[in-house]
Amino acid sequence: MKNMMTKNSFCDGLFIQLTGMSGAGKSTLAKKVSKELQDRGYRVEIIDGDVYRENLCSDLGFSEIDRRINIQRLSFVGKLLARNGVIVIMSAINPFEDLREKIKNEDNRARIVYVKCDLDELVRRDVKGLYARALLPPGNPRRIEDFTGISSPYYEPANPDLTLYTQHETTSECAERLLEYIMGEIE
Ligand code: ADX
Repeated sequence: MKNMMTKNSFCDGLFIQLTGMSGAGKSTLAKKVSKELQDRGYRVEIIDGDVYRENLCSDLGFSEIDRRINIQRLSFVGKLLARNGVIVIMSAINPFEDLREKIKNEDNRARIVYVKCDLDELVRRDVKGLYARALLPPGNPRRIEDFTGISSPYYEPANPDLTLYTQHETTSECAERLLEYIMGEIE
């Protein structure tokens, strides 16, 4: 019976708030690190803002209040899973410092990992084409309103547990550092 259990049937669980602006690399890092942890026998769950906005949070937009409700729902699920021994990586913009800190202070399994990238680089990359649309003049029907970093604030974490500067480090380097950090926290 014991041999049938995955490794972190015995681990305490961890809840990583991977925060940063759209396009900074959160989802890519979450996927890479999650795969590596699963290969090592750990139970992992990614809670991705884009994915949850298609189901559990499909009623929400991007006003401050909706973003707060979004993060509250995501972290409710995340904390529940972490409590049951899962390593949870929540990949969402999660732009409000007070809310990130509140989540962290209420749960000793919760951490804040800042996926940092400067706005000019995000606009230059614009992987999803959203920054270009957010920068369109008011009145343009294709313009996206309340866009993080353009027309809606992102408050940088003041005291993150880890910062991954995706602009200056490769994806592999960032993934390696995140993996090392997680391993250090669960062992
Ligand atoms: S959060 O602010 O509530 O944490 P969340 O991570 O769930 O945001 O969703 C962000 C994703 O929604 C972005 O990666 C992007 O693909 C998409 N998106 C659509 N509109 C916006 C917007 N106005 N601001 C930010 N992201 C947006």
